[in-house]
This record gives sequence, structure tokens and C-alpha cells, in this order.
Amino acid sequence: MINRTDFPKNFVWGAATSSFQIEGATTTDGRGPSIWDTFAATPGKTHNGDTGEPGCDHYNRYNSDLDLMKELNLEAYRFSTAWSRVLPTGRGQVNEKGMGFYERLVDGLLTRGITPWLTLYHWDLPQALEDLGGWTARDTVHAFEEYTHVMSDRLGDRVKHWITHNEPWCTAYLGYQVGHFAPGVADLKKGIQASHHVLLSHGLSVPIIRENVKDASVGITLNLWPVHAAGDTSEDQMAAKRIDGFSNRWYLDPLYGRGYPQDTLDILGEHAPDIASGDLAKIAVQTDFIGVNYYMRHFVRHSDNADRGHIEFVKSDLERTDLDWEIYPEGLTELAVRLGSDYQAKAIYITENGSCYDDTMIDGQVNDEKRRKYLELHLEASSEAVRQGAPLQGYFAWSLMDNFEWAEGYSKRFGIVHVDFETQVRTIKSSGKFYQQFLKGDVLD
Ligand code: IFM
Repeated sequence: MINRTDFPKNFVWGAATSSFQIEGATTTDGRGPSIWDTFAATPGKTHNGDTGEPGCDHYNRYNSDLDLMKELNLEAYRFSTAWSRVLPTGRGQVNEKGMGFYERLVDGLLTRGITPWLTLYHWDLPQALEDLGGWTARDTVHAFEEYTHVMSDRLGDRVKHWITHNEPWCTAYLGYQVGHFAPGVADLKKGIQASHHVLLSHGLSVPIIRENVKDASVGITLNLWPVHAAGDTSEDQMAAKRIDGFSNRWYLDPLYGRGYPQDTLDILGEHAPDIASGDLAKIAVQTDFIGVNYYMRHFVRHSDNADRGHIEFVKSDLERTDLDWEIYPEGLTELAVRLGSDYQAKAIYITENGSCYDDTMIDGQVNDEKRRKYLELHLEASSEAVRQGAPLQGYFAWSLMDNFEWAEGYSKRFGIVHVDFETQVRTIKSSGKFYQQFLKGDVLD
């Protein structure tokens, strides 16, 4: 059984959430609408028509949620700030009531000895900016710089760990290329352009954070997948390389100074992004760490079907979670080792890792054995990454509590704490109790 003592002493241990998924209070205290408010209010876009209300009503219950974090023995908490709570139309005058919420949240964390890890962007773009083109418009990059300045100027005395973006692939691909997520645009060129603007906004905001925050530690979080070929022909290997290009190298290569991968650019042809002179150097700004959200691997082989880009995603025999995601803990080790050796990442944090299961509450208890096991296996994989020399320095469980799972609404649960969305009662699941004990340092067997 994995134990905390299997990790270095200064390893960072936490759990993560995001603003739109938990806060609720979408119209309270002057918060402006975000693209997810608009998207969720559009019939057919989310399961059951679910919206950001009630979320976990965290905006009103943050104090007891902070107590819960303490009870779980968390030492760090990764959360995101809602841009439109602080700048309701994305730019201009600060909404002091919205900013006040984040000040109280940060102060509450520090009072309890929990280190805040702040993510500036977890997909909830102010709708006012989307009306001007959203991430397809270069000006949104400059709006993000202004937002970064406001947040780092106001919270930088207390928050030292900053993440610019969460999962740019989701922002660009799911949001603008295929439209499964807000704002629901389905256009290849727009998706690719959005990815470039998100990366550029990261590059331009890092120096702003450094300017405003003494001793800042700054990074970006990517969702990465090992991509394995499900067959042994050279065409299958090419299929794996192609998906690795679009999902991993498209983001990693420019961040680490290599520009966009040529094989992916060749496939994109006329859909390649418009890049202004100097953009690539800005994107390659030095960071202190890379955040990795790890859930599963991609298993692919060549297909003759050109409509699907000659790629077929294959289901292996391995077990899957209730979102039909393959359970492949070795992939976490593989990614961390790759980032250390291929990209010379200085430090890596697993900023999300978790599993979706349909929990049942029996006699007030949620015995989520499968999620507990998933967590244990991924802690083992993290320890193995450290053993193999990867610069892995921390782990955040996704998620602190059940929440709004985007297009799946409230139907899919990832929390280590159960939330009854009717009553807002929180119940620590067996997985949460396991993590609590692990963090306490109890020897588990
Ligand atoms: O809930 C999401 C989170 O917002 C981003 N990473 C993946 C999680 C599970 O789908």
C-alpha cells in the first residue's frame, strides 16, 4: 500500500476545483455572465439542461468548505477565479464585491495553513468578450493581460502559486473547433487560432505576474495523454504520432521554445494559425513548473476512413470509469518521465487526477471503492515517476467535491466529497477518507 513517506518531504498535496463548477451564485454581487452561463442556458447543450446553478453554492458556503479542506488534511488548494465576477464585462472597473470573495477565500485558506494555488482561466470567459470574438480575437489576449494584472496586483501579496490557463486544448478544441463546450463554435481554423491566442495570453501574462508577485511560482496546466498505437503497422504508429501532435506537442512544443510541431502544421495546411512576429518567443517564456491534468491514455490505430482523419480510437480490455475513460495509471508515470527528459521540465505538478463514478449513498455513507482504488493506483504511479527521476513535486486530487461536470451537468461525479445538490450537504466519501488518512501520514495497509 502506498504511503506518504514514499514521497519527498516537500511534496505538495492538495485537491482542486474550478469557479464555474462549484461557485453557483451566478448573478450575485454584480457577477457578469460567462460563456458557460450562455451555453448552459441554450437548450440541448448540457445534460438535463443543467446550469451553473446551484453548483455547490460555494460562493455562500466557502467558510464551511474551507473547514472541510482542513478536515481532509489538505495542504494546498487549487481553485480558479471567475473573470466575470471580478471584471463583469471582461475589462475595466473592478467589481469589488466579486474581488472581495476571492480575498476572503484566500485569507481563509491562509488562516487554516492551506496554500492557495490560483488558476486564472478555467474556461469561463466573460460573455462580453465572446461577443467580440472570444479567443479567436487577438484582442482577448490583451483583455487577459488586464485581468492578470488586476488579480496578481490584488492577491499577489498572499497568493504565490499561479496557473495561467487550465487545459488550453479544451478551451480551443472543445470550445471552438468541435463546439462540444462553450462557446459552442465548430470551426477548425477558429479552434486552431483560439489555441494560439490562449498560448500567447499565457506568455504575456507570466511577466505581469512576476512583476506583481514577489517570489511567484508561475506555470500553465495542460491536459496530456500518452498516445499508444493499438496495432504494430507503421500506419498505426503514424496515427499515434498524429494524435500526439494535436493533443500534446501542439501545446508542449511552443511552450518549451520549439514552435508548433511541423508534422501537425503540415496536416493543418491553410488552417494553421496566424502568428505575428515575436509571438513564439513570447509563448516560450520561462515558467517555474508545468501542471499536468492526467486522466487516461489514447489508444489509436489507422483507419481507412478519411472523414475521421484516418484515426480510430480503440477500446482496450482495461477497466474504464463511468465516463468510459480507460484506467491506465502507468500513463501518469510515462508522461512525467517524458516531460522531464524530452522537455527538461523544471518541476511538474499533477494539478488534476480523478475518476467519475455513479455513487450511491447508503445509511449516510458513500463507499466509492472504485474511486479509492483509482486514487491509490495513481498515487503509486506518481511515486514511481519520482523514483524514475521525473521532477514531479505535487499532486492535486480532482475533485474536492462533486460539481457541475460541464456538458454532463450534475450527472457525473468526480468528488472525494459527495454533494447533495438539493440540500448542499457534504459527505466525505471512502476515497476522501483514504486521502485524509494518507495525508495525515497514517501507515496504510
Ligand atoms: O471537470 C473537469 C475539469 O474541469 C477539467 N479537467 C477534467 C475534469 C473532469 O472532466
